[in-house]
Amino acid sequence: MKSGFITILGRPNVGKSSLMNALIGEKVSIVSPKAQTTRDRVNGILTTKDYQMIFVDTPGVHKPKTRLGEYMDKCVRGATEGVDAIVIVLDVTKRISDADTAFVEKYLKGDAPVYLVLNKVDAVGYDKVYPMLQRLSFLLTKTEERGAVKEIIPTSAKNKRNVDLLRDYLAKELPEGPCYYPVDEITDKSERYMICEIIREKALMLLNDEIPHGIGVSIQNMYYDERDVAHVLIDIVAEKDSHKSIIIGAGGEKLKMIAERARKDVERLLDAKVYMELFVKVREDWRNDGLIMSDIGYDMKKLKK
Ligand SMILES: Nc1nc2c(ncn2[C@@H]2O[C@H](COP(=O)(O)OP(=O)(O)OP(=O)(O)O)[C@@H](O)[C@H]2O)c(=O)[nH]1
Ligand SMILES: [Mg+2]
Repeated sequence: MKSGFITILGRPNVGKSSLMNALIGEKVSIVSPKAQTTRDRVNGILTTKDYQMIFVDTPGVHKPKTRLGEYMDKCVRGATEGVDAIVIVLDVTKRISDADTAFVEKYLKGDAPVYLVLNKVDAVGYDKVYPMLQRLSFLLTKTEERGAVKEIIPTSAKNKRNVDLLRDYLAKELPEGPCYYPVDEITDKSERYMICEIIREKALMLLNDEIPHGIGVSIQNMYYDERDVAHVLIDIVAEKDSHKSIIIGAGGEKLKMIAERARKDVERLLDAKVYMELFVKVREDWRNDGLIMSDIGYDMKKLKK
């Protein structure tokens, strides 16, 4: 048996979580068109008869402006130590900058093999991808200061293009090892964590720009009644009063939509009928308040490490 950890890194919104979900064939990490969707490290586990591959999805790399941002940054920093491979994702719909290549080169100085993925090729023609491949090809050659990227692979997480190919390359990097997780598990996260993330995903989709970034989600209470219906009471934490009314929407419409969309996913996750209630609470500037962040479920010890 082979097994190992593979970290997925890159800027916000390049498709890291989509790629991880495509690699394991399950929806583990939430995905949205807004930057900074992923806030924590999320393991996605793929077990076959030959190997157990554990992908580590990370928040997008950005300059932190809040404590939550610092927390996310910490999640990224700690995620590359001792792993068996690193996948760095770039987005072909964006310009590739010197900062992007410098970011890749930084990881080429470490021990783990680095795979470079150019994602979203379905959204542009190959006439755009080729110049990028050329521009990045210098990374395939080792220098005195750093190693070389093992492969540069154009992918589409959306239509699965080259996802099998990438997975095959990564499987070759796995050392002999045990199953770190039970064979039927697809993530290290709890059901409760997944439920909160599902709510956040729907909120990200249904709310306009600035608001979703200021939202935190936590479970107030969860229990099964005698008919095995799961009752889930959820707090959505907003950072301003004005945000609260937007999240609730006229006549509660917005909140109802979030709840309705989330309920379907939560029912699938729990394999049970679900009764869900959402409450919106305001906690001024919670993204800078360690105590409230800890209440919402962020492991604040990470910031001390
Ligand atoms: N066209 C196209 N869109 C994609 C592809 N992969 C991801 N996307 C879209 O890009 C957006 C961001 O995807 P995510 O997977 O959330 O990106 P991420 O890198 O995890 O983002 P953060 O967690 O915010 O850092 C979503 O709207 C996805 O649907 C792809 O291969 N092609
Ligand atoms: Mg993500």
